[in-house]
Amino acid sequence: MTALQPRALFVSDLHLADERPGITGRFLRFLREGATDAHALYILGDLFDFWVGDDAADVELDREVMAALARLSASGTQVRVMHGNRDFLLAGGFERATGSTLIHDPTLAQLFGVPTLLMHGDTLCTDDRDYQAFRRQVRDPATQRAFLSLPVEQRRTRVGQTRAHSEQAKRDKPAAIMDVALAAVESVLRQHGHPPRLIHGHTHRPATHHHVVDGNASERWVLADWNDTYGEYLEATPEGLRRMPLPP
Ligand code: LP5
Ligand code: MN
Repeated sequence: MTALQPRALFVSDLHLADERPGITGRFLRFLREGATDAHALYILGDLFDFWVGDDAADVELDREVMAALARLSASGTQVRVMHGNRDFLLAGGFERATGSTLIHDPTLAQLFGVPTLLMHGDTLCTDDRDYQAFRRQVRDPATQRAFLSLPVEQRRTRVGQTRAHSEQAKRDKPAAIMDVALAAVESVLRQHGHPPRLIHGHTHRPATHHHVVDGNASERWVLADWNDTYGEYLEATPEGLRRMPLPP
């Protein structure tokens, strides 16, 4: 067993899907090689391109990824998973199969003594009012129960239709409203006592931003999404944060 180091790793927005096997391959290699000595791995949403229920996780991709996460957690790395806007139906079956723990969005973590706020990022996009209305609807427990009671094939069809609507809606939206709203960032930092760091994904606009709210400085690290040519993780050690690119 590899000796664990004081390293917490963060990824988000891998959007694992059968159509993009290269990304899955890179992630499996990362779990096997890059992450084994980390004390914690945080997946901050949209690990999967979509998730229609734990009971539907019988396809090869899901099984392979779950088995790799299970191996990593069995070797001592704490695996923490946050819902994204694509995979918010990950639930107890996924936790049990992977040895992971689902964490709330937002979560205030202590990383080597530094309060660090973790989010997926979609709740910060408050100017995208159509999306926020859609989100309220699909995060409603009764709506989710009704969806999960449908046969798996019908669920996949519904998701396909919703994706098509969403892609059309995104084409019609100004790019600016699909980024975080500054007021939402400031408000969440204020609510959590001005943590010096906020880490999130979702917007697919990797960058490190500096905010000063009520005289308190916070860094906001936006994680990159993974594509066929690029993937990255963020590494936190007692020395600080570093963005680590992964080869294709
Ligand atoms: O995901 P991304 O980055 O492409 O776009 C998001 C927002 N879109 C979404 C929708 C998801 O992609 C759809 C897939 C969800 C899978 C969930 C599975 C389980 C469903 C369970 C139901 C209980 O999140 C997009 C944002 C963008 O991020 C940037 O932040 O703009 O928001 C939208 O596009 C939403 C639209 O504005 C409004 C909603 C259109 C959908 C209408 C539904 C029609 C359904 C027809 C089915 C019969
Ligand atoms: Mn997302």
